[in-house]
Amino acid sequence: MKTPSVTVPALTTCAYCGVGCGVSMRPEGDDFCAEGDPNHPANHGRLCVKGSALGETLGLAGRLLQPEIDGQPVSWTQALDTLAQRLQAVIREHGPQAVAFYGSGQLLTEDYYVANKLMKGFIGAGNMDTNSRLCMASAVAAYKRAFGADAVPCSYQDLEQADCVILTGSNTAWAHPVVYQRLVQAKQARPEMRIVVIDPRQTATCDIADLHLALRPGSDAALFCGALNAMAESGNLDRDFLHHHTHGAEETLQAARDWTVARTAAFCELPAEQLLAFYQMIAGCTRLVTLYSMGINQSSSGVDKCNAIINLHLATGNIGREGCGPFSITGQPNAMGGREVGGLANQLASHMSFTAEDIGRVGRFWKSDNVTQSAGLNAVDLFRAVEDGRIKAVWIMGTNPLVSLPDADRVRAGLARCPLVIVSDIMRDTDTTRAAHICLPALGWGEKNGTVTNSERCLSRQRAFLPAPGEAKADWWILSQVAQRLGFGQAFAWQHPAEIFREHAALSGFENHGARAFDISGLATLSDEEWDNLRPVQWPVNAAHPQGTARLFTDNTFFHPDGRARLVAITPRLPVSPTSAAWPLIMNTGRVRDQWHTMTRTGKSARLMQHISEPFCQFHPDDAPDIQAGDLLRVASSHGWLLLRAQPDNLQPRGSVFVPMHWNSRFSQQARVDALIAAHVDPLSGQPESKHMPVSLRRWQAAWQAELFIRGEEREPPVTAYRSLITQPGITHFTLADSSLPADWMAWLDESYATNQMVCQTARTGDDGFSLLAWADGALQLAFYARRTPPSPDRQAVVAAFTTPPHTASQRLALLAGRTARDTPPAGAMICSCFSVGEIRIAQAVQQGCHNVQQLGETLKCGTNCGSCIPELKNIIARQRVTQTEGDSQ
Ligand SMILES: Nc1nc2c(c(=O)[nH]1)N[C@H]1C(S)=C(S)[C@@H](COP(=O)(O)OP(=O)(O)OC[C@H]3O[C@@H](n4cnc5c(=O)[nH]c(N)nc54)[C@H](O)[C@@H]3O)O[C@H]1N2
Ligand SMILES: Nc1nc2c(c(=O)[nH]1)N[C@H]1C(S)=C(S)[C@@H](COP(=O)(O)OP(=O)(O)OC[C@H]3O[C@@H](n4cnc5c(=O)[nH]c(N)nc54)[C@H](O)[C@@H]3O)O[C@H]1N2
Ligand code: SF4
Ligand SMILES: [Mo]
Repeated sequence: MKTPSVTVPALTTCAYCGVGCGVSMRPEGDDFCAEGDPNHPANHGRLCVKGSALGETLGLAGRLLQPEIDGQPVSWTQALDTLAQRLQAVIREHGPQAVAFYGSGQLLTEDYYVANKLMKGFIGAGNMDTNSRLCMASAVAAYKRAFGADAVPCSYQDLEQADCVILTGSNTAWAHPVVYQRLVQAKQARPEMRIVVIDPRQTATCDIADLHLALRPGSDAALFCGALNAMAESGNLDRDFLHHHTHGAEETLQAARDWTVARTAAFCELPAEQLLAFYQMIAGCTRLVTLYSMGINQSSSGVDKCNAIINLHLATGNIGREGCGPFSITGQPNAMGGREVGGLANQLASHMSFTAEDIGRVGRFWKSDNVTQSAGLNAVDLFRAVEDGRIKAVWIMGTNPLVSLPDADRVRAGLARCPLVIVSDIMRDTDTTRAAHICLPALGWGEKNGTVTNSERCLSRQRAFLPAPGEAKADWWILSQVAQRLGFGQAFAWQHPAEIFREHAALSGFENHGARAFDISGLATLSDEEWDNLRPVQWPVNAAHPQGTARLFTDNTFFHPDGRARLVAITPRLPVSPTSAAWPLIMNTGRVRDQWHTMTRTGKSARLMQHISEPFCQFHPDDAPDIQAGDLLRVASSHGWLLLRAQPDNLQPRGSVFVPMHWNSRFSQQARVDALIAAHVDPLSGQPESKHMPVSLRRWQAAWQAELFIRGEEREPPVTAYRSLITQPGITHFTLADSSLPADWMAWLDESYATNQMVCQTARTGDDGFSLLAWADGALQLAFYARRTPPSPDRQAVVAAFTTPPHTASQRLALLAGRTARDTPPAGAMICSCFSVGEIRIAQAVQQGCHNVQQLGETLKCGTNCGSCIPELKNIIARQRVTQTEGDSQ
């Protein structure tokens, strides 16, 4: 338990997605409860499930709380001295290009600024890149091509004011839930608003779609070229805008001319009528927003796809006005802040690049004559350089590349050869800390203090409301200490993050004169107190816009030297790797509603784990007719293989399967999806094609499957071929499977958990079924259920028995069978995480007469808080109806 350092609610910004919701953390006993900040412009008081569960992820279990060298705890002085000496030795012997930093959109702006300044300004190499390379790099490159600056033109309000909203490559309902809820409400208020979802999969986001275009994976550029051509042919271009404010229209329209309805329909594998309906919606609206995300960016032609979208907006004049704009939504809480400081290796700092002028300017500002003269390596190339020995020291901060980078096993092998791997993290045991020589304990969310910028350019404060645990320190402090030891003391002498913020703000205005979009010089003189109390504000914030700016380009002036935007002629390309006889299916990857990335934080919450508790592969039953729900599945590509839970689903498009990106090797043995993905990148942005890998599926024949519950957290698993960890309070819960039966279950369990010393109750059933309860002093120590097929003990009942042991013999027998004595049915998958309402209860309520979401809400409360589960509630209602109709007709 934590000792709160404050007694009043602390206002801060959510730790997770790029919506950037304001959160109020209210102390509640020893804990904190998260509530939406009603005054924050991003969420006006709303939160999604992950945001509301923030208080459940603050515990210190598993935290890295002391610096370590080669696995041994050391003092900060020892760690920093050793780190600096070893970095210095590498630089002396091999030059600054042999050193690299790999950062993250989850660092605060102040941390990020310091890392970038140290590498690009003082060590003097360009090799500072970030996980935003896997995320936003294509969107950044396209904005720069089109506008001459990496500037997101619009605000969330524009989404609400649009006549037509296109959501492409975005599962907004799950990945940006509060923006999705804002859209749901806007559509309720103005039912004439049209929403189009473009995604090969039918996702929860389709719930509000007037039109869902389930296009062929990777074919979006053709779809948008087709739309541009259709607008030209139907006289729906804004010729005046094109003439006065853009370049490149003629070539672009010429290139799009081939994309007739027939050709586009064939290429995108969509019915022509759907295309016509899509084009009509665009032609019929005067305010269009296209919101796009990873289904667009994570592609070997991601930049072209983004520009195809921007072309359509420029050509129809849907930019710079209320309710308009090409809106690339950011993923991480501070992805935008990273772009501001220059965290990508092809940016220098503060929206400046590597021209002689910019290098000189940054050098003058930083008072350094050692500013790097050229861009560094992007993430994929950076880890290749680690592998082939060009990079001899790498410092990874706030990201888990051994899970999230493509070709992740190769990255792991490369790191194993690197002479110096430094990792700053908040958790002790991650796939990446396991590869580190030096581990540095960072302050986490709630402990660290600084600023973040969300998708709509809104700067907000993340405030500390907890004391620093153990020896953990702020990332900016760690970096500054190393900089001082490398001899750059004066330039890194800050005592407080507000000092760093002021410097960053001053650099943004330095010799700017309106040439650079990012300008927050209006905040460069904030006092520490003003910085601490900073209210959310959208950049630019300068003399011309002292209160910030909701919308860019309202005067139709762009950042290219001639003030005009560029249309870019596009030749659509399909993904690099086609399917083949050996790899006949496309693997698409992405997010689930209740987990965050590699699960180091959301994995701590039992509640969040109940929605989806195992890594899975969703596929259309026609693609693997012999594989049933509950089977285990071997998914293989040319790069590796995974063992996942099979999830046949009629809604999954034929020919393509979906696997979540989240499970790391602590939570599941063989489920790191990026081990399967080839590192094909976009030639302009370097962003990998993470959503398109040819794979094969095969049923994995398990001799037995089991569920194991052991008292105590972080208990070791037994050795098995398949293993997944499900978070439970005070208990370690595994699902297990193996290809051969142990000779003796009792001996097998005893080997790992000394069950022979406990009082054991066992039961055997046919079908090789075996279950065991182990007791000590009347308290349940271990429960085990094995079968040839997946056993389905009532998990809630079993977990409850660890705190409230059953009294009677019949209750204990029921528990041994995996049931409660009252025989209430298990809850099933947790659909509503806010009120803990499971699938089975919801299905029962539907059978008992709840016919819509509202009635379900009145009866069970589900769906009445954050609303993230509403698409799933509708799905359950629809499925129950089908079942009932089938039943009636028999
Ligand atoms: N719950 C949750 N929310 C998150 C995160 C999280 O980890 N968990 N992470 C955050 C981060 S960093 C990011 S970047 C965002 C990502 O947010 P999203 O981009 O919305 O999330 P993804 O699930 O990665 O992918 C979105 C959709 O792209 C679709 N897609 C795949 N291929 C194509 C294609 O060729 N064309 C089109 N049009 N669509 C395609 C996929 O089917 C998927 O539904 O989410 C943020 N929010
Ligand atoms: N196949 C596939 N791969 C993908 C994606 C996909 O859709 N499909 N999406 C990509 C995208 S968009 C993204 S953004 C990446 C995300 O991938 P990662 O960035 O690798 O994922 P995280 O789990 O967020 O890693 C953050 C790490 O930082 C630690 N941490 C948390 N807070 C702090 C802090 O304050 N300081 C420090 N020093 N450490 C901290 C966490 O414990 C964790 O280890 O994955 C990418 N990889
Ligand atoms: S929508 Fe994003 S920022 Fe808002 S509460 Fe949810 S995870 Fe946090
Ligand atoms: Mo991301």
